Amino acid sequence: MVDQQPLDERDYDRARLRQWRAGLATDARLTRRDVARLAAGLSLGAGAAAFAGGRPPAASAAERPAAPEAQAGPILKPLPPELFTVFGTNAEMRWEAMTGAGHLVPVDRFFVRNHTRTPVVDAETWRLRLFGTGLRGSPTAEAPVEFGYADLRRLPAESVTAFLECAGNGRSFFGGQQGQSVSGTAWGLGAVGVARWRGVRLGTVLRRAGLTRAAVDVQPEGLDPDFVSGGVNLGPVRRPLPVVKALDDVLLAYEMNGRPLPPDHGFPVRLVVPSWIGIASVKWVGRIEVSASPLFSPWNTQFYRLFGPDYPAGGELIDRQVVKSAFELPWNASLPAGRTHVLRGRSWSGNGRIRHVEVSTDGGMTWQRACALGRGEAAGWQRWEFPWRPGAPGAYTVRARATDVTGATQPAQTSYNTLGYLFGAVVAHPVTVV
Ligand SMILES: Nc1nc2c(c(=O)[nH]1)N[C@H]1C(S)=C(S)[C@@H](COP(=O)(O)O)O[C@H]1N2
Ligand SMILES: [Mo]
Repeated sequence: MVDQQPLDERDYDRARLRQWRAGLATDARLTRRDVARLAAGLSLGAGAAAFAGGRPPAASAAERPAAPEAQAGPILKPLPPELFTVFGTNAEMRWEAMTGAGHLVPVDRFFVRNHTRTPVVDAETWRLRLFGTGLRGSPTAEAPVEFGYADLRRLPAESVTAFLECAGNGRSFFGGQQGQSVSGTAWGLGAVGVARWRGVRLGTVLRRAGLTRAAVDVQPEGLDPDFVSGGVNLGPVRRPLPVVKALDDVLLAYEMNGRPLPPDHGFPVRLVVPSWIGIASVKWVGRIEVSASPLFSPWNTQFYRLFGPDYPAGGELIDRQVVKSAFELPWNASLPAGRTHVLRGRSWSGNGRIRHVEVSTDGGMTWQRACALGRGEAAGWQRWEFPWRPGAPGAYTVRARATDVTGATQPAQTSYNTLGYLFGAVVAHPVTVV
């Protein structure tokens, strides 16, 4: 079996960058010109263009679901305006929709992030296909090791309560609070949700498929339509994971909150990669490449890296989420003067449990501890409350600042990065007292 070494994510990325430069990446499909065009389109600069991914042969048309005739939009579930704010193919949860809700986010209000559109996949004919040089006998994409839906459901099942959060959650505050312009979906804080996921460990499936000691990277690939960006077809959504993480706590999930996965959240099977940025949790997974050489895709070379003056040329890979907090309040909530309100919210971190949360109602001058509600879960979130009796009517801002088990806390500012990822700074939430 593969040796379990602790994963140092920085070392991993540095090693991959060296390997890429030394020409060790597999089968680059994008031409240098494509990559340069793409980088120019995203204004990522030369560093990014020098480090971009290739991909294995695309899935055959027969493996990809046909577009349904009368699909209304990119997301299939209803998106009522009291629960969601819609941005093109994506929908963000309104935080006030969580007022008084339990630990889990119900599916009817769970955010959706689609690069293209939700495909309708038939579980009866669906197959998970594994191939690559990291499996015994190096099965090819044309003759892979296969599992059906029923095969996966017969394997030992496990459940985990974990948040799923887009790396760009909070992106609009780069502009709104820091006056910086970044590209990407202008999410508030609602591109996050906690669910109870059930499925089979990815490690179990990899071992059954013949994982060898030589395997280094595992790349799941979605069955949704190819993603086209800047006029370049980047192929199916996919992002490599180091084998060490794949064997640690990753699930091939087929249930969400006790029911089969809904179509928008990856039916029939998706990855759930706890504590990591949402893109790692590939939905509608159809194929998994297991490779003895490093894998690259645009999702770990062009996107989901931090580019900017504070970061190395070529950018810095991101995996783990940062510490964040949100109030279960409408943006610009109205609160009557002269009585006590209980402000409620939630905090979470990719590093583990939340240790404590502080709240400020005076513009960040003074801070007081919020009261924890229940015990937070390491990969989920911590609920909390804070009684507040506002004074005179007028405009206020409320702020929450969490600290996690590692001592990491929310800063006053987040380092600028061109693609607007990992906004972890304290958010000034406007409230009007009437
Ligand atoms: N196949 C596929 N997987 C995907 C995506 C996608 O567009 N296609 N989006 C990713 C991103 S960026 C995020 S944040 C999460 C969102 O998961 P959700 O839509 O279930 O909330 O799915 C990830 N997995
Ligand atoms: Mo995302």
